[in-house]
Amino acid sequence: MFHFSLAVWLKSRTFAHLKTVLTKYGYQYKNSMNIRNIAIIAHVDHGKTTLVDKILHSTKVFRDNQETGDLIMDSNDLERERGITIFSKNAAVVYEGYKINVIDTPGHSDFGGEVERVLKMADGVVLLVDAFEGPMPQTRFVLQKALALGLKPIVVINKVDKPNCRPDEVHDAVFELFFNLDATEEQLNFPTFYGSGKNGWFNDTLTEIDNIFPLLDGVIKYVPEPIVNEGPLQMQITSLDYSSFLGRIAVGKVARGVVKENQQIALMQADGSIKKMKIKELYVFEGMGKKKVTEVIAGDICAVVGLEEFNIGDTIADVENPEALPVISVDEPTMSMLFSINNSPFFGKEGKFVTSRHLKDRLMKETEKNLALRVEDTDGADSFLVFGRGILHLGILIETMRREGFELTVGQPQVLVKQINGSKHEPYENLVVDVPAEYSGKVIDLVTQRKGEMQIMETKGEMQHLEFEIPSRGLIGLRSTMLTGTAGEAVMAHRFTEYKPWKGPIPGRNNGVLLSKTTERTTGYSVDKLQDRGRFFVDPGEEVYVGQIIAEHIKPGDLVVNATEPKKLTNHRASGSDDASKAAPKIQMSLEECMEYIQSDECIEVTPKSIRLRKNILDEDARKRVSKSMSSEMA
Ligand SMILES: Nc1nc2c(ncn2[C@@H]2O[C@H](COP(=O)(O)OP(=O)(O)OP(=O)(O)O)[C@@H](O)[C@H]2O)c(=O)[nH]1
Ligand SMILES: [Mg+2]
Repeated sequence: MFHFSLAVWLKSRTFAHLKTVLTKYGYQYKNSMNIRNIAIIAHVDHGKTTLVDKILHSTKVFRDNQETGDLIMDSNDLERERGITIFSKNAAVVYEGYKINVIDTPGHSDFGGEVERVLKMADGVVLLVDAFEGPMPQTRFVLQKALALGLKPIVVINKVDKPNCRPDEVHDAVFELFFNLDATEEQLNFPTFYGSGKNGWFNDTLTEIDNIFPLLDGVIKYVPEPIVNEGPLQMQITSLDYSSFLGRIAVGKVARGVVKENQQIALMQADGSIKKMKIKELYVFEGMGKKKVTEVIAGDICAVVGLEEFNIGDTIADVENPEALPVISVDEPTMSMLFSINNSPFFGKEGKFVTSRHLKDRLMKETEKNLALRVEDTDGADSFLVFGRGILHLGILIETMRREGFELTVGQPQVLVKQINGSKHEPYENLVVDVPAEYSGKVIDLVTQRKGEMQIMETKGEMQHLEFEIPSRGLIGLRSTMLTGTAGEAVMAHRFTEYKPWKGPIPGRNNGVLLSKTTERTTGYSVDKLQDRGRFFVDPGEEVYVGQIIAEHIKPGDLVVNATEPKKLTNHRASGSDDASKAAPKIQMSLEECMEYIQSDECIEVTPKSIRLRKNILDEDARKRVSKSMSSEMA
């Protein structure tokens, strides 16, 4: 009897001891050995999402009947419509016994802060570079962040199927970029793959093959397994997911310890507060979806359900020994816009949510997940100042709200000015323009007018490559003039660099606008008659109101016109359906184009059905009085 219990006791001791020793010397380490965490990073459009889709395909995540023409990872409606990634997304595949967590990131510079955050989940990055365009402003930004975090880079020269591509030159340019970013010796020794995501191949030479396996082998070989520290649980929430069933979901990498279903944890927030709560459910990524699990060990990326009131950047920590991970810094906003309720004569006709209460609640809700967004009250109860990272960042928010049924008015985007050492400073950006040589003079002209200064000019294939430093203010509205000035040939990209001294006045829009004198339906008759005065934004038969901008004047200066006159009829015809108009088709501007188009005395009326441009003050006399008093103030 005695012998028996001693044996059991000894055995259990030994086992417990063994477990402690194992844990201490790499038990968890062994478990996570088969994981690779990579983020796909690049300049906008260089092919990240296409690559992630190919990875999913190659590892047989899809059933045959799930093949669609669209990029499966750009799953949000707006993303599909625009062909861009707005939110970063997690996926996971199994290849050769390894689990590879893949994070697709957005390439547009307005979402750079998001990329920076999700890089915290990765141990390596796949840096895609277009074999024709070479490194662009956002390539530099994302690479810089990845190198600073010490992530292992793998370079992929993509789109080598493009005619005129220059993979070798681009490889040299990438090396130079690494060098300029002070990469370490080891980072400079990056492996390179070549290929075409679109055509489904990547190889470590330029030889075309029929699969992407060399790249996946490269990921396993070059990206280190996750570093797993020993100690109690730590997991930083680096992104957010939503589910209509489960609510808000926290996503991040478990940095230390183990996280379990139903576990009590301490949520540690940026303001220093610690809240105790319970994890309800736990998921890991599998294919494009998630799989429910009971525990996740350090090194893997997971999704946590059941936390209340958490923010991105919070640490999920052990309840007994809570230790926070360093707070995530978020990019400061660089632009602001005034959001107000719709106060046009068409108020409430097309939207569901129209009051200032609706507007305020919606904006506040957005700040919970949209980290780079800030909302401030103004003197008026019906207006809020919304701060963001750029035209696209704010434009996506407005577009999302309009699809949800909101009506609102937004003013001209303003860059954020700062006082630094007592003097006025404004944001500057690096602007890159690639254009056929014959148009380079025109481009330089346009940018110089807007206070840009040329820094680099070089030949790239048949194109001229131009780089400028320009105040962000000068960029607003530049894209459309640039496209018109270069017959649509210019490819431009820009990225915030730093705050520098105010550069003085920058000319606004050249042309004036035509304003409606009446609140009525426009007629084909009037619109036809006004064709030589301006290019119309509205169709014949569309309802307009006093002070609405209905056309761009062909000259500077605004003009109030009557576009609603019926044809002097001798026989009976209903108005609005008078002779089929000979008018040119209306100019249809996207929301972001409208945002770049309007001047400071103008605004945009946004409803689920319409986007209308208008003057802030609709009444002509009132407008004149205000502009008079403004000019006397300036004098
Ligand atoms: N010729 C060519 N086109 C490609 C290749 N890979 C992607 N594209 C095209 O490039 C465009 C952009 O591809 P995406 O995969 O959406 O690019 P992205 O980097 O995810 O773009 P963002 O998420 O908006 O930054 C699409 O029209 C693709 O079809 C390629 O290897 N060759
Ligand atoms: Mg994408």
